[in-house]
Amino acid sequence: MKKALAIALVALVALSGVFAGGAQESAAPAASDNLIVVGYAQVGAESDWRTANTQSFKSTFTEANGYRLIFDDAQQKQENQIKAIRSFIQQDVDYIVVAPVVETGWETVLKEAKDAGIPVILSDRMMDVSDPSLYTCWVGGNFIKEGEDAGKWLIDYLKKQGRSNEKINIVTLQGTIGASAQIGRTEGFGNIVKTQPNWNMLAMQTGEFTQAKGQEVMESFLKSYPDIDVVVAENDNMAFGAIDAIKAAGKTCGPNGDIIIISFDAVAAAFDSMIAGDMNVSVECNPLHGPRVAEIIQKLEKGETVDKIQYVVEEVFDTSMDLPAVKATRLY
Ligand code: GYE
Repeated sequence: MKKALAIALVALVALSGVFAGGAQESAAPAASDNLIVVGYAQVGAESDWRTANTQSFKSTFTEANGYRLIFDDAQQKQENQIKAIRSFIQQDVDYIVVAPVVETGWETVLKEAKDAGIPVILSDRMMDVSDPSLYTCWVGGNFIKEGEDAGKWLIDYLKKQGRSNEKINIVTLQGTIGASAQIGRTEGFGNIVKTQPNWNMLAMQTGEFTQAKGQEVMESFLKSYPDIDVVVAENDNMAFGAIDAIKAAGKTCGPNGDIIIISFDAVAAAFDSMIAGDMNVSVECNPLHGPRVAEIIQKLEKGETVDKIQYVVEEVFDTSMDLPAVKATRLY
């Protein structure tokens, strides 16, 4: 613990529910300790990726590892995240970690954290702020590269199928509009679409990164467009929903089906879907940011500098691989 008297901290933590609408979880503080207090403003629980990310933080920032974690689930609402950050400032935490729902609209609350002298670490998605000194650093996936990798995979796949000169009709299930993962994946895949004159993007619509919304949007795509060749789902859970919609409409998908399914994240259930022959490919996005953020905090504690932007290296997994063997080596 940093500045405040233990007793004041106890009082403030007890009040935290008032500041953040009661959504925060925190272990009851001991009377005095040397724990580093970290407030994590999480997006929500919209996907398997997010669940793995939450688990990664909860299993890393434990008392045994020297931390007290105050965890806030914003239910995919930016206003809830802003409230959570304000409550972290009130509680005088040592570090604030944010996985921002969307990129814009953060300047005021980040300024409040800066004025309070609390470092803000961004994890997963980015913020678009005019003054980069408002946050310490960011760690996450390279979303534009992920989108480009998906497009390059499709070029190769169609070549192997002898379909390079065919007209290819594509629909995209986008993530939460304005989220880095949506912006980057849409842009990256779009960069490759521009190079392929015979690819036709029929429609793009958000499925909010959830399975239910992915299914709903896919149902309407199938009604509007009878000849879809490819679905790009900007995360695995929307792809699972799309696959359900395709099957319910009496169509088939995957390597032996009518519709090619391209997805992102590569969570365990995506491996199962590829093994079952439903999904063609999932571009990895690694959610295990807990230890990465802990390493950053440890460096800052020692007064060391940290890289401002830290990309995680990621791979592409498709049905040409020995997927059961690969799945057995993975942690999420
Ligand atoms: O792809 C999706 C989650 O921001 C990278 O958010 C993350 C995305 C991930 O809901 O499944």
